Amino acid sequence: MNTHRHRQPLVVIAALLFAIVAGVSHAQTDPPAITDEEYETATQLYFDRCAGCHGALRAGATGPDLFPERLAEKGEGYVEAIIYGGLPGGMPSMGAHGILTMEEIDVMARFLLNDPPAPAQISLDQILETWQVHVAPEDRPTEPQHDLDWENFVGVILRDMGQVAIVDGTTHELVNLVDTGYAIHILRSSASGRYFNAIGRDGKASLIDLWSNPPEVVAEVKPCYDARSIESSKFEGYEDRYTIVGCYWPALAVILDGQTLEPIKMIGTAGYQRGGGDYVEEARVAAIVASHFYPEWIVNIKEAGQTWFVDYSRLNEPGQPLPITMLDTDLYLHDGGWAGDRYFVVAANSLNKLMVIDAEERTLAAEVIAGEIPHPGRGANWVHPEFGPVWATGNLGSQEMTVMGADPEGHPEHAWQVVARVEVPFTGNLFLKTHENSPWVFYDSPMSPSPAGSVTVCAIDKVALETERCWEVPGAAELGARVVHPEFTRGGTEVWLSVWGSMNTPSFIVVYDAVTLEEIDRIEGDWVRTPTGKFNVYNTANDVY
Ligand code: DHE
Repeated sequence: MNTHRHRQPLVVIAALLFAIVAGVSHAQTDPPAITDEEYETATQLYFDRCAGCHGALRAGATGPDLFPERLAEKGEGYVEAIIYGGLPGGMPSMGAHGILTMEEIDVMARFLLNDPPAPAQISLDQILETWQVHVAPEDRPTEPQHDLDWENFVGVILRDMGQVAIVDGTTHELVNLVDTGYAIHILRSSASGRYFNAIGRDGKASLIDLWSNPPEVVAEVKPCYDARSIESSKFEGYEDRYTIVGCYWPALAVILDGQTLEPIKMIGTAGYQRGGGDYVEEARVAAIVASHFYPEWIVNIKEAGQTWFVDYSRLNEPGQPLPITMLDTDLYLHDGGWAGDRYFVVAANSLNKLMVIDAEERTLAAEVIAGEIPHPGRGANWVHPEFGPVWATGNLGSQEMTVMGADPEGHPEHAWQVVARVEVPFTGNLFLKTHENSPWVFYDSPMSPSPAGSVTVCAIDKVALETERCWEVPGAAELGARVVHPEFTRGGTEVWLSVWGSMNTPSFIVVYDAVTLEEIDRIEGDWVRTPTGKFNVYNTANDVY
């Protein structure tokens, strides 16, 4: 049975206006027809584009639940309209931005009005089947095999190509393209900086050796079906020894050998919500960071509202425990980074909160109300003349960069207080970044529903706490692209932003002078397709942001 109908954008926009402005609902009793083939297509599309915010089980997290019962009350036209046009609070405009075709929107709306599929669990044997060591640790070089300044390499994610480009941060030349997992999400440097750990949305982890000539993948494994986070062990004496992958599905964190990616330990995260609340089957692992105080990782469990301190010091000793300290924080933990060197700040994004975790005491030091849906990436740190050390986040849903005091010892009167809410022209921020050698915080807004907003970058004055200048990146709008993820080179003299276009057309990475804000280069080439996150080796290994 084929039930395709080709709705035109105007029709969908009219449906949106009708549904939202007039507040009229189109209650639907029977689920709409969908063929097996369409259901399969929509399952893959949902995994690619929707599961991150709404959950594999569709129970909701950053976005609301997408259960058919609730959506049926709104009607198919309403669901299509929202998918097409997005919402200012962070729901991307999938149709208007060309992420989904009208046909795909039609199939997706019908899929959402039907029951969700039941996703599979995974076993250690299944993980072991995916594990491959391409170059054994004993066969790897003991020193860099090239003369390049590898600590200034920038790993550029080419999202839809399933590749990572290793680019020389000094010469802007491409050093090598390496094949990794599907839709790589982030890179994290090992403690020494020698390795990039890459994690794909499909759960595949890849270990990239930057000392080989050219840099190459030396080991890989797929510990989950859906993942977003990866981190190395960084405590003294444990550098580069272990790696942890945080899975979205199944609800799991997997500890791997840092040199070979052999799976060592699987830790299930399903359980009861903070404070003994509801049982959550889909308790996903969000941001992970390596502690500098103890041999442990700080692991944030999104739907459980808990932050776990996972001790890796006795992993290889038979009969020894794997201590995990569980701290109740709050629901919908997402991304975050260090504020100074003692506190880790993670966004409980749907609650508009920032949770400040004291990594030394393993306690919750403070909760701070940010703007709407804070999205720090890893945040931005600098020293303000009046407020002392501060930390800032952007917000997906409001036109605000939130700045808070971050120095309880030196500036207790400002600590964990919002000292400025800097106005920016668009919602839809994902990332911001600064460096001690730049007077600016660079701020993107790729998820802005406005086409101009999604190609705009702003420079915010770190002393005046005002937006100094915002500009559209020339040529980005013509490519239908979004401008995303500022990253500094090692010395903090340049900042790079990705022009995230479609897979079919090469785009570019734009390079600005970190002081004058002048465009100084464009990194171009047929290989530059769907660039998203960029990670400078030195800055990532040493938590410089
Ligand atoms: Fe991300 C960080 C999850 C969408 C690019 N993203 C993170 C982290 C999490 C996360 C949990 C923190 C990892 C850590 O520090 O250990 N991201 C999610 C989602 O659930 C979400 C909202 C929806 C989804 O379906 O995945 C999502 N993210 C995106 C994108 O659309 C981006 C722009 C491109 C892509 O890959 O799909 C994107 N996320 C990134 C990047 C970082 C990130 C580049 C790391 C930023 C940094 O500077 O550290």
